[in-house]
Amino acid sequence: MTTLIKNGTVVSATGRHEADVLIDGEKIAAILQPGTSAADSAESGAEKVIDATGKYIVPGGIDCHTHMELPFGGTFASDTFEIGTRAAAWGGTTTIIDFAVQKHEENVRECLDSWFAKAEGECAIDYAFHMILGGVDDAALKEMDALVDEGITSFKLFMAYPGVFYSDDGQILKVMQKASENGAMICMHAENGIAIDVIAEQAAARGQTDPVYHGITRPPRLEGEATNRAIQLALVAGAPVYFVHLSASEALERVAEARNEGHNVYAETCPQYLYLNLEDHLGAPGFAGAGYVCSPPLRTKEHTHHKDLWRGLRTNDLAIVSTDHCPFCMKEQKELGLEDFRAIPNGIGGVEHRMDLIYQGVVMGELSLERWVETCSTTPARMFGLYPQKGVIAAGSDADIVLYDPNAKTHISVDTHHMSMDYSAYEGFDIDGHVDTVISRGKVLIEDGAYHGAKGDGRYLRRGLSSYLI
Ligand code: DUC
Ligand code: ZN
Ligand code: ZN
Repeated sequence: MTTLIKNGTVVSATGRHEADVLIDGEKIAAILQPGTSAADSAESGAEKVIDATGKYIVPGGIDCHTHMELPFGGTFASDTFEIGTRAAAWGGTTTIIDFAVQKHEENVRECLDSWFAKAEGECAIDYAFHMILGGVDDAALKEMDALVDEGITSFKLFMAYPGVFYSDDGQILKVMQKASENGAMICMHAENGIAIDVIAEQAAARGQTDPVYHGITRPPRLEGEATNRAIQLALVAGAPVYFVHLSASEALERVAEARNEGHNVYAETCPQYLYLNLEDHLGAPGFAGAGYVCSPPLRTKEHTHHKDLWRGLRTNDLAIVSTDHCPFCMKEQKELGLEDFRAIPNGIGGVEHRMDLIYQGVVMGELSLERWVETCSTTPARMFGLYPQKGVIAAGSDADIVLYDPNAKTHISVDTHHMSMDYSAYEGFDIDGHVDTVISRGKVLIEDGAYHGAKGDGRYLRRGLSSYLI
């Protein structure tokens, strides 16, 4: 099947230009200058022609932080791989990197196999895995080398959640030492979970059990402290470190300092930390704030007022926007914590809205169009060993392409989203742009407001090492 996309503006991480894009099968065959004989003959030979007049042609989004079906807090994240990846496609994301989970005393290989089993034949878009190591022991450390060889080239560690996913400093150092040998990237959840648990227990003992206390008991300073500690451990081990879901200015400062000193320190943030806050959302009346319980927590208005995270995205101290997509329904899931915020499953779903929400940053003048593409597609591909197969519109790359219409609107609501959630964290948001057409490895998934894909369209991606390793 050959498809020609014509009359649009191709946007890359480095610029924009009018060009026609020829797709042959699953790959981009050529980028053609409009009006040339090559473009004319491509059009006459193409089996399908898509008119992209007035639209941006961008590489498909890559969400490098999702948790489909994550077992957490006595329940499971509500999106299956089937539903979550279809929702991602609706929102212009054509690749996810999900987190396979190993908990304390579980066997890494068996855990990874169970993740493969959950995803295989289910996904709408291509998918890869990071591995969460929640029980670092000699067997887990040994298994890391084999996983890197098999394309699982990044490992997430938690400085939070004692007794669940938590690693102590010694365990972290050992994993980092292993990564410095085998080239893996270490993804870090940086919050001081030991201190947080003390503060949360004290709050609960005082009867402070509403959802807002989830945020109040996880101060930004404890994200900053953990970020600094992880950087120092990474420097001792000689390993790169990538901070997931960075939310606090104190953490961003530590990342910026380390980067200014020339170290291999990277970070992502997520839309919830750019758009939502502790008072209005986590502190919403009644139990509504439970829908905004995630970790790290939403920060206060005073904290978000300075827009440090948007600045970090411009300066590249924040290299990527992912979602930390971890949806739970209010009913029967978030409700587990009706009596005590500590029992509310942590997570917000947003895989469907990332491209739109960050495009709104372009509209607001916070990011350039090119930086939107870079933070949402190109850098995730480079950071996690998928480039240039993914993350770029170039001859030979996978034909993962989004036509984005800057003149159409998107209204976000639980009534129209495709995620398995009974509320939307972004209810009522109006975006000045719209995901118009989505193509995944040459197949049109979204066109004319309809879904044309099928379960199992998505394939597993073996990843290489990060392009950011020096
Ligand atoms: N944070 C969340 O909010 N959910 C899943 C795991 C995490 O670290
Ligand atoms: Zn995390
Ligand atoms: Zn996460």
